[in-house]
Amino acid sequence: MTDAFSRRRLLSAGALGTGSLLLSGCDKLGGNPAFRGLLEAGADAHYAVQRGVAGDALAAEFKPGQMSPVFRANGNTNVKGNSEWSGHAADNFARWKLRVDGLVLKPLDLQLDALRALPQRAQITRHDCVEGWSAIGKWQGPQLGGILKMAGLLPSARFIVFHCADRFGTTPYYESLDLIEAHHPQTILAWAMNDKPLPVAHGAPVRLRAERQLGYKHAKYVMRIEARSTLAGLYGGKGGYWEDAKGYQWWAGI
Ligand SMILES: Nc1nc2c(c(=O)[nH]1)N[C@H]1C(S)=C(S)[C@@H](COP(=O)(O)O)O[C@H]1N2
Ligand SMILES: [Mo]
Repeated sequence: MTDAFSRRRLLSAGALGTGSLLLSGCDKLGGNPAFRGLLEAGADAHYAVQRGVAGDALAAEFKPGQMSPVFRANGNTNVKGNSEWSGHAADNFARWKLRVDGLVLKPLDLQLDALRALPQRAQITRHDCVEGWSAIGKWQGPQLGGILKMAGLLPSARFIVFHCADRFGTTPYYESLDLIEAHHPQTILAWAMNDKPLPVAHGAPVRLRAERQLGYKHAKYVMRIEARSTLAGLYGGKGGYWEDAKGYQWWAGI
């Protein structure tokens, strides 16, 4: 899987004509202490190479006419056994709040109305699941970077973790991004899908869209966002539910 995705990433980078930009991009990043810190934090050659190649490119965006007539729902398509989430769902999420905490100056509790009042980004993108299906859909919400700015990341923050309401058995779903991916312009907290409030099957009330990443990184049912210095000590320590459970790559760049 790793090799196939690495090749795909390199091929698509070349196909986009960004090949010549790659070296200069890498050089610039390599000279940046924050980037070197990320590599050390990742301590992983696959991540180091992929992160360098990813640079700041945008994922492809599509036209409304290209949207898939049916967008499959995958993984958990509802939340069971979480009375907090179910209470909010029964109330149409009117009193639900997204918690932003961890290594931040100012922890936040943001209601849906507050997320809708922030500057919005809408994007029509292709979702690629490792199980072998893709779908094109439209997502809207505030950029994660703006929310992190409101909270004020502390200097020791290196990773952004998304804690979800759902579980597989007794294990909660969670995911994480590095700070570059968290601040990427197409990384948003989507409360709308295809111009409607996000349906339960797709992660209501809010899900992550990190458009340069494979499907499993796009955490649904996000309840809490936590800034951390390390992924060690959190559940299985690999930064995500599938990373812990099945050894999926933490770096899931497409
Ligand atoms: N909380 C949560 N997020 C999740 C999952 C999940 O089971 N629970 N499945 C992941 C996987 S593997 C995919 S492909 C996408 C599916 O998103 P969709 O249901 O909107 O198609 O959500 C991802 N995020
Ligand atoms: Mo997936």
